[in-house]
Amino acid sequence: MNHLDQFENLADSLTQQGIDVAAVTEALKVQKIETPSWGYANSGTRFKNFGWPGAARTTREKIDDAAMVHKMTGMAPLVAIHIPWDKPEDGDYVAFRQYAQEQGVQIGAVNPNVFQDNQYRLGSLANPNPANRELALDHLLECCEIMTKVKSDVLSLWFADGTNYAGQDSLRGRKHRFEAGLNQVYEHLPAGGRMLIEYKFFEPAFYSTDIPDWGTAFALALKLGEYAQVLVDLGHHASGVNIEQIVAFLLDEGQLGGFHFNNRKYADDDLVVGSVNPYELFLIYNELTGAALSSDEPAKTTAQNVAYMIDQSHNIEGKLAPMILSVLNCQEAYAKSLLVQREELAGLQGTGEVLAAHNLLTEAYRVDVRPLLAKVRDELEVPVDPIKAYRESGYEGAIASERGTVDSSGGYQN
Ligand code: PSV
Ligand code: MN
Repeated sequence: MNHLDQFENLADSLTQQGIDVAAVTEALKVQKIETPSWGYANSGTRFKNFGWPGAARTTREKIDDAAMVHKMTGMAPLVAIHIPWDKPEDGDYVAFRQYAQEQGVQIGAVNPNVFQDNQYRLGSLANPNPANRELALDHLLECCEIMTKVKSDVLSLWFADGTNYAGQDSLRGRKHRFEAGLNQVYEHLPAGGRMLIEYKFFEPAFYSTDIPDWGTAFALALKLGEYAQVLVDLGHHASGVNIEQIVAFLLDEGQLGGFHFNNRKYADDDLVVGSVNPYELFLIYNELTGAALSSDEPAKTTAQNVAYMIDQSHNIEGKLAPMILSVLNCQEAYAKSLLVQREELAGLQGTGEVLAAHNLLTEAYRVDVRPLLAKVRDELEVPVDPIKAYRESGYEGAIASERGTVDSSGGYQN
């Protein structure tokens, strides 16, 4: 049976269950996920930076690779950039944006880097030395200007700030410094721009992290104002944390701004999203989809404006293929979340039918949505099997011979 016949069978059975298959297909056709420029360059562990044949050496090569991922999937039209790694050699951000456009992609979130200079040994915005705080602030404000030049509406902030020893610094003092710094950045956001605040429970600091959890990011965002929101990175939680509950809470408060998808087993593992726990990914999408389809405000509008990004740097599995797989895993999880029969579920929840409610939710998870995704890809005019198409495209061999294997992680170095 070809994939279209398989789709017709699936569509018939879903229709009989009362699911609007046309609406599901349309929703899937507009799903978008941003990929990270840094995922196309070399990366490594804390112990070794591995050179991968064909890994992008320049920002333009990263854009080319992101454009290839979009060509294969039809759902990754944006590329997140990291400054200064992606600073154009000639400093011309407008030409850089135009280059991306010519390749069929656009610049997404701007990610400042306030963790790689020597001055940041004791932190950036929370650094005890005012001169070092000033350096971080200058860079963050420069990134606000870059947003305008590349037409980005998201400033994505992750800070490595924290302390390693009790007594090393004043915890409240650091909080005050952070608030003051973030306030200044907020004031410089371009019109229509949003500031997303990412949290991470540990690393590189081990005793305290200045923005360790969603509650801290939430409190900071609330104080700053409506253009500051929380960014959830799936790798940044302790084991056992119920991330979908955090998502639900933040949606309900209108404070969920963005997502960094990846998968973790221990900490910030950067594994292909959905590779360790696809059920968790489904449950997260279930919250997002439930809110987007509801009539509850501000959850509905918030869910419809979430900036979806992948934040993964692959070291042993290649570069583009795992990125394509990550995009597809998000597509699959989203598709399943669209099949949840929400009215029926609400009924079962209301009457306290615990197992029936649980079963109804997992029914959607169990559906083999591959024929549905094949149909969506047909309609998007992208390959039905994107990984296979990528392997057969010759792109991987071409970049390997053209670019060779380099040691650097690619892009502008200070
Ligand atoms: C470091 O943990 C990190 O992975 C954060 O998740 C950031 O989003 C990313 O690097 C880019 O700076
Ligand atoms: Mn992240």
